[in-house]
Amino acid sequence: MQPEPNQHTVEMHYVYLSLGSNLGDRLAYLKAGLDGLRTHLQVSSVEVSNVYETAPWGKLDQPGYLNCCARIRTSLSPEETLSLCLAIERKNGRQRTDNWGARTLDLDLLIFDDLIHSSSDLILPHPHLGDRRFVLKPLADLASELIVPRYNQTIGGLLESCGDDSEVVEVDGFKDNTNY
Ligand code: PH2
Ligand code: MG
Ligand code: MG
Repeated sequence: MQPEPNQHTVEMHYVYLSLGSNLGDRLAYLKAGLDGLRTHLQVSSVEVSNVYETAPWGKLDQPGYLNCCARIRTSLSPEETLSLCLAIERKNGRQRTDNWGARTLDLDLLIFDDLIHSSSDLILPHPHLGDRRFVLKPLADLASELIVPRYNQTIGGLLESCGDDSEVVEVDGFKDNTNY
């Protein structure tokens, strides 16, 4: 007998994340972050932007960052995805000190499908997404035509009108490279 169609269909979500590191072996931390996503049983694909060398944003007296973005396909809920990010950060030696201070690994949820959501520990889309070139530039590698909920603009459009002119420089050797 054929199973009923859709009987066991799991709802899958597309989620955009920002990864950043400015302590220790920064590239190794980004890779560890991506591996943490890839190896989760409820994450079925991970696509990655180029990697960028970026000047610190917000709190200037800290080392420069490496940043990239990822698009994952997952059956996790927003809260579960947030928990996964925090667990991956903890596993990679993240110490929570001040808000915008130096860190081995930071994983932030940027966009979760077309969801607009606000709770005490999670705001979607990310409230600072439009202010930060270090987020928009790698995000545009993945989806420059995507219309961002609440902003009602494409990522490419947000990048063009972004007032942040801090330095964001592509690191060579990562284009189309799935091995990191
Ligand atoms: N993260 C911050 C604060 N400032 N600056 C850059 N360039 N990259 C970051 O990832 C970053 C930052 C808070 O999460
Ligand atoms: Mg952050
Ligand atoms: Mg964070």
